[in-house]
Parts: sequence; C-alpha cells; structure tokens
Amino acid sequence: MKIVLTGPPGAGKGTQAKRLVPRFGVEHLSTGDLLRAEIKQGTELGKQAEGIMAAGDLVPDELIIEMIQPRIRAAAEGPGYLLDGYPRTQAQAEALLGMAAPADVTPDVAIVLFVPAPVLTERLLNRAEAEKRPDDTPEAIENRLRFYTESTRPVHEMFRALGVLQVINAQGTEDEVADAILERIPVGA
Ligand code: B4P
Repeated sequence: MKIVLTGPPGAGKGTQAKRLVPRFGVEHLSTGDLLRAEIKQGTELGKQAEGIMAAGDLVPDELIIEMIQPRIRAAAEGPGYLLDGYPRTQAQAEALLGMAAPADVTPDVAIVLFVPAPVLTERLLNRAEAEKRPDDTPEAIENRLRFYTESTRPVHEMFRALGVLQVINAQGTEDEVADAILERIPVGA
C-alpha cells in the first residue's frame, strides 16, 4: 500500500498517520519529522532548515527531494509507504511521480484532509501552548497556510489526473476522520 496524506498545517496529518501506519504496516515518512530530527542532531541539513521552518517557509525543494526520495524508493520496494507532508510543491510531486522502475512508487491513494483556515489557526495556536513548537506563532502559521494555498494545493490536481485523489472532511473528531479515511482507501491496493 502506498498512501500520500496531505492537507494544510493543523489538518491532522500526523495524528491520522499514527493510526494508518500500524494498520497497513507501511513506513511512515514525514518530511516535517525528518527535518526536526536533523535539527536536533545538529546536521548541516538541520542547520539550513531550522530558520526556514521557524518562519513557516518551505525548505528548498532540492534539499527535501534529496532527503526523502531514497527513503521512498526503499519503502516502495518493501512494505509500502505513508507520505506525510510530501510532496508539497510541483517540483516535489514531479520527483515522486517521475521516479522510474524498478520500484513502482506511484501512490495508490492521495488523501487530502480538508479543514477551513480559521479552525486550523485555532488548533495550531492551542498546540502552541501545549508543545511550544517554534513554527506555531501567529506569523509562521499565516505563512504556512499561504504556502499551502499557493504551492501545495495545485499539486492535488496531479493526483486527481492520476485518479487517486480523495478529499476528506477532517473537521470531526479524530475517530470520525479516521473512519472517513478508511472508507476511501481502495481495498486490495
Ligand atoms: P510539518 O511537520 O509537516 O507540519 P505541518 O504541515 O505544518 O503540519 P502539522 O504537524 O502542524 O499538523 P498536522 O496536520 O499533523 O512541516 C513543518 C515544516 O517543515 C513546514 O512548515 C516546512 O517548513 C517544513 N517542511 C516539511 N515538509 C516539507 C516539504 N515537503 N517541503 C518543504 N518544506 C517542508 O496537525 C496536527 C494538529 O492538529 C495537532 O495539534 C493535533 O492535536 C490537531 N488535530 C489533529 N486532528 C484533530 C481533530 N480531528 N480535531 C481537533 N484537532 C486535531
């Protein structure tokens, strides 16, 4: 099974990924988590990404693609994948969909978690109090939402053209959203 999980910041990608990964036995590949791990370890990539992420901007495509593509290939050749927060730009989507044989890396399903912007802002500001993530400030949240609208939403059309796009209303409880996702995952993919 190869799943792309996408949606705006605060839509619940990480929350739902944690449920889907054990269920399907796939590898969880979150570009946000990988970048935060690089920052924690003080790597060169982490140093480059830290300020960009804190401002809510997108990390440059070439750094992201180099970090994630080998992992996607390995997962596609093995247990399958759940991509969380990737691809976020047209260049990233082209890198994913343009990957050649031997492994077929094309997703079986691309799930968009839809939540209106005011609800997202509220969720992220609540998390800011609890977790103190550096990019959960009002300015960074605004930036993240803008990048989502300008750069990530157009990518959905590429998945629509492939016939794998599924848009889910993600305003319900975590359980309701999880059930809605499972209903849209193709059986036997
Ligand atoms: P990510 O870590 O991917 O962060 P995000 O998209 O902002 O999602 P987030 O983790 O906030 O929210 P989620 O949907 O899980 O990326 C962080 C940064 O890394 C980016 O801004 C960028 O700088 C960089 N980056 C990452 N990938 C990149 C890429 N491909 N290209 C370039 N740069 C990249 O939602 C979680 C929140 O919602 C939680 O607070 C949770 O409690 C709440 N929630 C979940 N479900 C809920 C529900 N049903 N009801 C109420 N609350 C709910």
